[in-house]
Amino acid sequence: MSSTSQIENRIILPKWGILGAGAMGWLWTYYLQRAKIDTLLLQRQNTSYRECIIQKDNLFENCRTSATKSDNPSLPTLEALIIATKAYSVRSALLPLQEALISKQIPIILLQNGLGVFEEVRKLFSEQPILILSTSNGAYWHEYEFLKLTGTGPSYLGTLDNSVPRSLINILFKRLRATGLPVLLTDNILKQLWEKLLVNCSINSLSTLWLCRNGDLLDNPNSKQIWKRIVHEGVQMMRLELCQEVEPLEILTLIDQVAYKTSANYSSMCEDRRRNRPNEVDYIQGYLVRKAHQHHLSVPTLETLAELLKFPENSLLKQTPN
Ligand code: KPL
Repeated sequence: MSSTSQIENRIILPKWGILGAGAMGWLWTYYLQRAKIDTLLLQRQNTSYRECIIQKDNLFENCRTSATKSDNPSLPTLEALIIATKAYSVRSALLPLQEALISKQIPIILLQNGLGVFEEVRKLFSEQPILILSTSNGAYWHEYEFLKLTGTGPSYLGTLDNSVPRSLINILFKRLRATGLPVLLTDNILKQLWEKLLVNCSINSLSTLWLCRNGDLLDNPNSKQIWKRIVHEGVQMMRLELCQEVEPLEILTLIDQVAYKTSANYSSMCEDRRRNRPNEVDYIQGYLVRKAHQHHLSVPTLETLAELLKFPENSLLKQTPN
């Protein structure tokens, strides 16, 4: 039996849920655990725990977390739930959890690339606190064996509406900072999302069509030309959506920097192609085209990319490069 002093001294750890056991889900599981935050992974398998080998620099570590099936509606109380699935799976992954999340008012943190997911989730949860974590931390699976953590760019935490009290934002921010990752709080998350959207549109489109690593795009004069056109078309929309001036050169520099920092990676969209999985075109290139049409802007480059990246079903790759 525990003595009173033991009970008093016991630190009650907050538990965070992570929905989705892909590279991003494991990345945040690993970093939260390092901050002594208990994690529960919600995943497709029906197992009570999961393990993964993480490679960071030249060190390998085993990461173990408690786990449950992602459609298990009886969730324990969680301080927050990070949604780490692909953009196109968010809605279907959240539906079975809708009641539990609403009754416990568990804050939701969205990690997805692209834009449009927030609006979909808001339709499912009219009053839930929903936050966005726009992150440029890289991670990729090395031959399915282990997860290699790569670039650690900043991650921005913010909200797109007034659903989250400042006191709650501060608590969640404190926990995320405890991971040691460069997490920053921002009042203008939309700007970060738009910047990332153009970065993803530029790097992911070409790396997917050419089946190359992000770094290979840096040495290619054609990619620079196409990135200029993407940025030229994207910036017109960004200015209208953000109601502020945006310098194309700043976005082009950012694209270069991200491609450089993630040189060794295949972009997430390229990985989807290599593994014959659906991709996030509707939330990246497709989103940009829909927005442009709303604003009556002409975006021929973005339209062509959106069409090219909607791979027909008979275009499955037989052999994928390593
Ligand atoms: O987010 C990315 C992705 O692969 O989806 C990066 C690494 C930034 C490339 O666009």
